[in-house]
Amino acid sequence: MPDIKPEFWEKICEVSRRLADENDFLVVSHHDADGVTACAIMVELLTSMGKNTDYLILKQLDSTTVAKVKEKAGKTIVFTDMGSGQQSVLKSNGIEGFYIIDHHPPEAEYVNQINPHFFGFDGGSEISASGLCYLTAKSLGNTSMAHIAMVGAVGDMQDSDGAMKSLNRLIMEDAEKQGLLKVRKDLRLFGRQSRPLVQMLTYASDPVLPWLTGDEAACAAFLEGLDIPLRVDERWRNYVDLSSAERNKLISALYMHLLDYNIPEFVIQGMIGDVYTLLHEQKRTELRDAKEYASLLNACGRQERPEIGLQVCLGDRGENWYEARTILKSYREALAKGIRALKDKGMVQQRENLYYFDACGDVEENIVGVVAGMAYGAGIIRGDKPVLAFADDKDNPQMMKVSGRGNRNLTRRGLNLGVALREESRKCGGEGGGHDIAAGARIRRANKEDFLANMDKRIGEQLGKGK
Ligand SMILES: [Mn+2]
Repeated sequence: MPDIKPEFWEKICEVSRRLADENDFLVVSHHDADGVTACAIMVELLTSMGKNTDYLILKQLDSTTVAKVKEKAGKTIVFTDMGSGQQSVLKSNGIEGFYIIDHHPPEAEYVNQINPHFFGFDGGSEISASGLCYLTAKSLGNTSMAHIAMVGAVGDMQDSDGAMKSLNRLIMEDAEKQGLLKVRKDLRLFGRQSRPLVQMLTYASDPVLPWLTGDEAACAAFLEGLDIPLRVDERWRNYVDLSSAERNKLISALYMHLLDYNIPEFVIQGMIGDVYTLLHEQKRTELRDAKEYASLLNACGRQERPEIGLQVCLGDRGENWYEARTILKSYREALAKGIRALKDKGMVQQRENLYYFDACGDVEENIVGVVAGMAYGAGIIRGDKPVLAFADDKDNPQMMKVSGRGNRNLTRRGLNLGVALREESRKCGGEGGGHDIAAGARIRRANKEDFLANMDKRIGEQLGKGK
């Protein structure tokens, strides 16, 4: 049974008591799904307490963007999903009296900071920023956003082992008890709520389905071979429309199919795991499934419209929900265009231990990593080595953006793109970091060749070659 340590709970209560005494707030958060849900939970909490509350959502908090925060001087600033690693930036810019609710590795202790690292919890897998904001709200008697906290946790891939654990699990149970969320073991392929079956299989990337991913006709034939009707009357059927007998038939057929292609059993088992249904959302929409909800928020963030996603989290099912779907649609179109460019122009090259491509101007830097991940999934890039994708830095022609993507088979063998990109980009005049399976960096354009050679060597070492 998961447990929150009393000293951690005491810290949360202590900080939230001080928060409750303030009146005029600015919540500053990160533009991804976890940051946007964290921001929504705080805005909902503070507004419901009758506080004057404004918000600001940033791509990152650094010496440049801190100026936007300073413009709002006079308000009590609450940083969520950021701040712990930027305390010195904040202080050197004269920002004072702020609060931090963050799960990233902290620079230092700080009286008004809630961070799980000081209490022995891992901010990568045990709790996200949205979860911390939820606990803050709970300590003040507000548990209404527990399901939104789960969307943030899923967005940060905190359930990558197939289920939530530790503090995330406590929050999940709070959401279930209130009837906000239903958790069950099921097929975890993306799009189970909102995409037609054929589309769900065609775009499957975790795991890749050999001879199915990327091939719409093959996917349709596979489903027809199982006697699963693709549509009823004029309407395409989504996974959630299937009867439980049909679901079982599909799952075991996929299982057998992957076994036939010698996919390791742990990869196949990763296809099944907890899925999170938001019970108050409309069936067959992105908002009904936590993973799809998170991807909708990420799409808004990447298209520089995070506030649209925030309003959806706060309950708007009118104008902002319509706008969010429009953004998601154009986002998907941009991805499809990127994939086509990659395929048609034969841009992918390789080294001994990695694949790479330079998107130049064809793919924008904010989606190049996602395009790399999809190309990987669609078999345009094989899964036997990780891939690095380069794109122009929009703001600085001297710099390039690099996105790295791997798969679980490779991380099991030792691949850690976060570590490799952090350390190798530093040697090439840049900075970077992230997860073992997905990470990013910026490097100096002039150092690209050196960087590639170093990454090739480093990944070889991680995968246990050339030691
Ligand atoms: Mn986060």
